[in-house]
Amino acid sequence: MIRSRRFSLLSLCTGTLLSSLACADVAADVVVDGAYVREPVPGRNMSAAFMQIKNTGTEDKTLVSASAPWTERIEIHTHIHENGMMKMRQIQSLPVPAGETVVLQPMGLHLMLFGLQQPLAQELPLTLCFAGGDCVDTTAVLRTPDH
Ligand SMILES: [Cu+2]
Repeated sequence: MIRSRRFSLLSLCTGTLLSSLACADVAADVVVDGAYVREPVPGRNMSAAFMQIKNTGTEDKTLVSASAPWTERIEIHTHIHENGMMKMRQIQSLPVPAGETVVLQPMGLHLMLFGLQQPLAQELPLTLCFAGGDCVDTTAVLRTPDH
């Protein structure tokens, strides 16, 4: 329902002389950039996914879940400092405020992947879902760790 409302707003914009900037304000959306999955250590079926999640809309969004056909379970994780050590902790939701970009990167926020299929394809479809039932599809690439 939300999606079709956005489509109509979008076509309203393209059909008028409104500036594209003004249209971007109404056509609220989420853009996922640079998504990748770190290639798991040989023999392991766990890894992590990283990306930038940009909220180009005027309403705050909250990431609540992610799913993909090539992995059994995906959790949202962050890293915290505890007794001088970096530890991963699961979080139930990740706010993506209007107009902001949330970066998921090594040693920070990430999607934790459990029960990976092997071997993994080079291109991995991924669905991110937000509070209210709005979902965004993206494609993550498989990337060998730099270090
Ligand atoms: Cu983790």
